[in-house]
Amino acid sequence: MKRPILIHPDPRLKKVSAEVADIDDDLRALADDMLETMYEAPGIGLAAPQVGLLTRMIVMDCVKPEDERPPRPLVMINPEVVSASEERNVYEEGCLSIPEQYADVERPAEVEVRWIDVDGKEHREGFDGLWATCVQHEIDHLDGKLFIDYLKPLKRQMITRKMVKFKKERARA
Ligand code: GNR
Ligand code: NI
Repeated sequence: MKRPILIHPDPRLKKVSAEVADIDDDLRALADDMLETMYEAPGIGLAAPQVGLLTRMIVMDCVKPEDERPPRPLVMINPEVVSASEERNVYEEGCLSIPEQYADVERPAEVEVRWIDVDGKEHREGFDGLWATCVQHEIDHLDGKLFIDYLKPLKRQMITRKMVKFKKERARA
């Protein structure tokens, strides 16, 4: 089932999400819903707070549909960056909670991430390129942080005002 995505500004997008204590069928159903919502958007990642649940789970798949590779849906529970490279990378980021706004963000080029999957199995894997950017963007959501928080205050304000207007217009339609 597809779920509606919260649009910035929304107080729920600024909260720190709670650790998952036990993995049950509700959580697995949420993971499926989040993947469906992400693919449908379309997006390359989605964090639980974006669908209104303040719980530490993210989904992602940075294999683009036009790539000649099979999709790789990843579900991460309680994800943590355990190490990050000194090397930085600049990527033009967007966010499904901030539609049609894009800006360059600098982040570590490579990160090692630890997480639990839906079967409770622990994983540890290094990511680079778009995957590294995406996983950091998603983990930020779990800490109530958006990519616009890395921008200069004026730019951030400009985007926030546009979003307030967008939400008002959407509510009237
Ligand atoms: O779909 C998305 N694309 C994207 C592009 C560059 C950097 C990060 C992202 S994540 C975003 C989906 C989203 O909002 N996830 O939280
Ligand atoms: Ni996002």
